[in-house]
Amino acid sequence: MKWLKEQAIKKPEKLFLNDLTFRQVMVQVVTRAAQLQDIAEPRVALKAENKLSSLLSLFALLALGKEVLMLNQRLTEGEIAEQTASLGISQIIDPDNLPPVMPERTPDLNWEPADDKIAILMNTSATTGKFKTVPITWGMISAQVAMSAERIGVEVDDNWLVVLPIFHVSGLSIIMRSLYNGTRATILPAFNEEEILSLVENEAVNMMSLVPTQLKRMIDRLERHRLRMILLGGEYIPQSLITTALEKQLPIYKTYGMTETFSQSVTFNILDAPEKAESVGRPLPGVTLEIRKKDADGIGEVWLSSPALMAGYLDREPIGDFLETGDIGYLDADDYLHILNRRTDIIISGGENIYPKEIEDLLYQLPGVRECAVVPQANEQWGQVPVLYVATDYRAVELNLFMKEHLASYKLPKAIIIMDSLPKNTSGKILRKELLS
Ligand code: S0N
Ligand code: MG
Ligand code: MG
Ligand code: MG
Repeated sequence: MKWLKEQAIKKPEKLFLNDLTFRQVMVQVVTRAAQLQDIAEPRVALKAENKLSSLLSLFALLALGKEVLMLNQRLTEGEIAEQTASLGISQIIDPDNLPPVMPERTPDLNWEPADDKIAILMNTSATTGKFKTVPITWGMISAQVAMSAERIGVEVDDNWLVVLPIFHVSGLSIIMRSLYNGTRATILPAFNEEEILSLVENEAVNMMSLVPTQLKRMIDRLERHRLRMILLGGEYIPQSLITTALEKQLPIYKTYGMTETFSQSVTFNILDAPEKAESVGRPLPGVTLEIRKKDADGIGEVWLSSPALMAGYLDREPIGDFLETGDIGYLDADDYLHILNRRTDIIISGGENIYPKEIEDLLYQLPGVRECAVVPQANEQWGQVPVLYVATDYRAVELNLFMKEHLASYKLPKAIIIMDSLPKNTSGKILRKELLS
């Protein structure tokens, strides 16, 4: 958090978050820290919405040295309870409902956290159905910000639009880059194309991070702008979208990154290398990619090492220097990474990961569900959506009601197909491949 203090001293009047200057943010963070100082637990959860009160509260909690779990506001109460319980968290901070200030005491703030100190906790579901927690340290954050700045540069009047959720690294990393670089971020509470297009046309913002689902909704209307970068990633990027972007000369920077590396690890501007448009880019300085278990064509598992890579999942063995991404691909002669098939154990819908196993495990709690499988289906709007195949006597509406009660709505299968039995191999394993359409 020393960065906030430093910027507030160096550039007090410079705008940082929306219309708040660095000095104003600092003052409000100190006030909020005074309101939060009586929390004894070292680890808390924050209702993380894309608005100032969430960010000011986050900074206050970080200044108090807390480990902060960023809660996805799209989750159901049950899903949230499961996450907090497993991390031993008893306090959920509502940024719009902080306790009153205790005027007689000033909080003891930690402005100089060690690199290995955990700042943020983010849950990424594991393919086994149970989630794993990524402990994001200050060292990871500073490493990512520095690598990012080397690839995309920093300009004094940068204003980076935040329309990706701050409970994902895609959104939160923008806040941290702006904090460290002393630049501005504009936060919108919800994804609204009209509002974004008007900010772009009025030249209010010059950078934005998007998932393809969002860009698809706007690209035809993106005409007048002074954008110097659209950072695009988080899900498979259809080639048709890139073709349109090239025709319109949009400065799309493709990015490949993950929570485990606090966002982008591989990035390039398609206008700089249109011939590489089908790749996801080249590693940021300091990042090393290895293709393991290569076949004759050099295609294999993508492993990644980075100064911003986590040491390991929370309460699990350290992972060592390399992360197994789960993706399959190859590196070309110029060190550009090409991803071939994405994993099938995860469905990515509009940039949100959906785990088939989580939905299947839930359905198997119903006595009348004999067999089920959730598989990805290509979808124009969301990239991929989950589809449920199930052998059961329940009706689809009944299953849907049950799932709705337990799962965030973005995870709900977009179609339910009831069958007498699912295709299986001789040893009784469900043949998912036969269900893919
Ligand atoms: C695409 C988004 C914005 C859609 O949300 P929208 O339109 O605001 O929907 P709502 O009004 O909330 O809901 C309306 C209905 O639509 C359903 N719905 C919402 N989202 C989805 C979805 N993703 N899939 C399926 N259905 C969805 C709602 O359930 C609702 O339905 P009903 O009415 O039935 O209740 C939104 O989904 C969104 O914000 N997506 C992006 C999430 C994201 O940030 N993903 C990236 C995560 N990855 C990373 O963080 C690592 C990569 C990375 O760092 C990165 C990624 C991108 C760019 C840059 C970087 C970087 O490296 O810095
Ligand atoms: Mg909406
Ligand atoms: Mg729900
Ligand atoms: Mg929702």
